[in-house]
Amino acid sequence: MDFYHLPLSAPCQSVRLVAKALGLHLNLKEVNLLAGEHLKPEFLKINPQHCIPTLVDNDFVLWESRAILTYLCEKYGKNDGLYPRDPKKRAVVNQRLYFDMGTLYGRFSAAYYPMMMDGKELNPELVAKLDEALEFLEGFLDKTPYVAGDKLTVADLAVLPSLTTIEVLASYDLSKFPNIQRWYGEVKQSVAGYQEICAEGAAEFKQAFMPGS
Ligand SMILES: N[C@@H](CCC(=O)N[C@@H](CS)C(=O)NCC(=O)O)C(=O)O
Repeated sequence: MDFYHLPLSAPCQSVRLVAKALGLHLNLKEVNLLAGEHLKPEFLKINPQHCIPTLVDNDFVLWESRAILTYLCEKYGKNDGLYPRDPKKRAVVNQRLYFDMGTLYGRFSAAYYPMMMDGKELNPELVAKLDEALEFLEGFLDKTPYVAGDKLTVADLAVLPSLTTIEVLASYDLSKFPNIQRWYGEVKQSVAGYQEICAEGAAEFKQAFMPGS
């Protein structure tokens, strides 16, 4: 499978974590967004929406990281461990994936991208919204050991790169969130590829957009 990505991108990292967990090989193809490679005709032919991550599995092309995560589990998972089939368990996993996209990472990018990309001042109201998103995550992890239940699922592997990016880029102090700290400490150790995929990717993101900070 060809996988169009950038190492510093959290949504791209989540797909690589899930592929690793499933024992799948991804043929990594870097798309340099800063050089506009995603807008070149050859990439637009693959993905007219010109975003990464993009997966090409023979004649099947898919983008949107969380859609890719669940596709890989359904198509290639040897069991339903990472993406449970039980409708209620699966619904909670899906809910957390949408939370990750629309609320957690969404609020991080709303608060921090203007500063990182355009040198604007941080808006305290937007930072407070991100704080609220982390409080929601803290609440989920108060009820269950993992993001969407008693076991590790794709929801953990989506939230993990988001949280790493938030912690590293925003120099976020997580000490006021004990449940997040407990979960984060555990998955950083136990998830295969965390260091090379997420930790190094987030460091590269910071180096590219906030050098010297
Ligand atoms: N919701 C999407 C977000 C993807 C996204 O924002 N990709 C960025 C890089 S991290 C991108 O490709 N930007 C270039 C563009 O959209 O033109 C996902 O999770 O896959």
